[in-house]
Amino acid sequence: MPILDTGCLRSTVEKVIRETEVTDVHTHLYPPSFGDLLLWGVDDLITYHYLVAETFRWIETPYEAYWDLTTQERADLIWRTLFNENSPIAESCRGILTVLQKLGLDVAARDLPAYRDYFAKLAPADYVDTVFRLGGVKDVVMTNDPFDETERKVWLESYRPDPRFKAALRLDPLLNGWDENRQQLASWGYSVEATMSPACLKEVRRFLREWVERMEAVYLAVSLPPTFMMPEESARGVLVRECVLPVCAELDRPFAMMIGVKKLVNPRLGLAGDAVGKGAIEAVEHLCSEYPRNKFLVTMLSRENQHELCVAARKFRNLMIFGCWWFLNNPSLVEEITRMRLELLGLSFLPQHSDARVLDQLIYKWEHSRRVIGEVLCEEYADLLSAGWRLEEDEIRRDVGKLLGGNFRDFLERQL
Ligand code: FIX
Ligand code: ZN
Repeated sequence: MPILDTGCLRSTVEKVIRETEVTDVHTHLYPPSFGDLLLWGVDDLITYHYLVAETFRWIETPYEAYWDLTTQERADLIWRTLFNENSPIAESCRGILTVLQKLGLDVAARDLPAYRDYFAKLAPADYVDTVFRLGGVKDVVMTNDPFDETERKVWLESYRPDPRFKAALRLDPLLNGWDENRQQLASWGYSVEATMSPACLKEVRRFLREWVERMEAVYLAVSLPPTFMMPEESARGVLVRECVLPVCAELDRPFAMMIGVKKLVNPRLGLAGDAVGKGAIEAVEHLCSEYPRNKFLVTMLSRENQHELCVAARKFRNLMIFGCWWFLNNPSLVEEITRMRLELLGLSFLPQHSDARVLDQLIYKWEHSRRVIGEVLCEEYADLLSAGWRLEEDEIRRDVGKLLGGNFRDFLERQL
């Protein structure tokens, strides 16, 4: 039955967007078998680093005094500052209200103790099921760092697969901290040394292969500063060229680059201390052009990089751009960027990832993103109807399925 008018179009798009399960291509979540690495519940939601940064804009508490508090004490301070003394307008705050509302709690009561009582009665394994259901999430990709001692221990001693949690091998310590971390590799039995001899680079490739295999990682990933450039004769440039790209090509895994983060511009804020800078699209263009057999997943943190990243995606079919990352994951910017991408790339991109660090965030990050993506899609479809095009519901379902995960799964399988 063709859709002929915008009223029917809107209700159909809203239904399809709501019913289509998401593959979330980048998160910092873990299944319960990873123990305390899985963050969940109202105090972990409130102490999410986005709210920490926003709270410090109001308080005179010394940074050190804050970090000496317990998680609950930190949450009390943030709740008082951002929810009681100010309206929770910011996206990070409004998101928590969305979670509480979707869980059926009395948001208007503003009763943090009551919310804590609710979560205290939950078991993590059951709650994962609830969150995936309420968030409409099929599966997520984790961020897995073998240099993180706590996580490494799980992988080596107690890992139990959960098909909803796919792994991604995260390489920041290796690529951005070679000098500080190569000794760690040596202590694990990889014969590496300061000078990157062919034998050393061969050992780094062995490290990569072994961890991709152990994790069954679906891609290899790294976050990169605005200054990231390729080609470059730095340790990072050599490791990317001689180790990461060959192993990715050999194992048919994408290399995910998250470009534009300035680490710890205010280190006293901890995870909340990172900032943004405009990256060089030339690095992306060089890699996509010089390594046509490699697949690249790329997201850039600066709003100013978004248009040129779209244009780069038009030039290279081995480039899949994804998400409105971090400081871009706000409705106004998700709308702007998604509209630009639809107009320049049609449906051949991944509009969003959640970057969730706290399990419950899947509920609000996808509720908020679905709303904006649905709005923009609706307007684009309405333009098609105005041009006399005929639209069927199953075509909208096909399109939305690609945007919310199908493009990612196809990209993993694509043979270049
Ligand atoms: O590098 C990353 O994966 C970033 O997403 C994180 O470092 C960042 O703290 C974050 O969670 C942003 O949303
Ligand atoms: Zn992240």
